[in-house]
Amino acid sequence: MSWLQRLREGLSRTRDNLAKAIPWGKNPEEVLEELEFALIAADVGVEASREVLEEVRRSGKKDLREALKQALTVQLEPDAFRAKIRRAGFSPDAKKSVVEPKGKVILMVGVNGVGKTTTIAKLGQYYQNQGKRVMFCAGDTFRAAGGAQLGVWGERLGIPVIQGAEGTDPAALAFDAASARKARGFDLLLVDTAGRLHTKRNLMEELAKVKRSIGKADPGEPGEVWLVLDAITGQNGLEQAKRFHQAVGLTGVVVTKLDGTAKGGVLVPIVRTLGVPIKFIGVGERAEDLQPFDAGEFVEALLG
Ligand SMILES: Nc1nc2c(ncn2[C@@H]2O[C@H](COP(=O)(O)OP(=O)(O)O)[C@@H](O)[C@H]2O)c(=O)[nH]1
Ligand SMILES: [Mg+2]
Repeated sequence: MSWLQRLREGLSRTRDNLAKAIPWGKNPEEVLEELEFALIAADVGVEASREVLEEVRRSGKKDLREALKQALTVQLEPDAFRAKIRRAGFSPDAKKSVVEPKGKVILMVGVNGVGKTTTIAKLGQYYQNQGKRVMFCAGDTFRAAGGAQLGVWGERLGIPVIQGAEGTDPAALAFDAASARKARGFDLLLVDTAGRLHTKRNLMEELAKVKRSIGKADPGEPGEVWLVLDAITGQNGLEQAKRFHQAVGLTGVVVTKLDGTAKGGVLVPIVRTLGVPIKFIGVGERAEDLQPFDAGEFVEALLG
């Protein structure tokens, strides 16, 4: 199955709901009347839904579906101008662009259960396929199973994993991992983190400390800090996302579990709230189900 087929399949719940809610065959006024509600139901958000509707009206396009695709694509790209150009030239067969990380270390953050550890494994495989030499740091030392889980992935993929005993200070472990990456000349280090701590300790402070200690071992790193969000949590995860952003300065977002929700429109408020780009999206549990995010392609799979 190609990625586009996977994407379509993964987004089928959201797409089916939108298709049911928007009376495409009716006259334009009726379509426009239902459009805003359909978007809100898909978690696009009240404000963005209104903007999209205005944009569709303003465009004066006869083909409302095309106008909607364009307006949604612009909402999904913080760089709206680039999105417009990309959208204009969209071709379903176009080769996907590679997400090239800044720097050599990606720090991955997010609450428990969103898919951080499996996403790190999938990203490891993705970058390995790009010819990079990858290392993992099993920085979720709060959960005994956290380190073991990444250890299994590392073994399967032939990726070295820097691991500590349960309860190891994650900042110290991250320091060791960043030093090891540098010393061994690997191209990329992916650092896993805990999504929850003992109640006495503050997760955000801890993550900020992990980030600083990576910078001490390797100045300028981490070049990237990516938040993993679970699409099923939808807009409820946004307040938390803001707190992560304040604590560690996000440079990107990975949205997982789009296959498990009819609210795939939540990508729009994520981009609006955080103002950082979505780097990858996940539509299933297999490694091939995580792919670089492309706004035009996403909208095409939703409405095409
Ligand atoms: N359906 C689906 N499941 C996913 C996706 N990404 C991750 N998962 C599953 O989510 C569960 C929790 O993942 P895990 O990586 O342990 O989460 P963590 O606590 O954030 O590290 C696992 O069963 C994963 O297989 C996705 O895109 N779709
Ligand atoms: Mg984990």
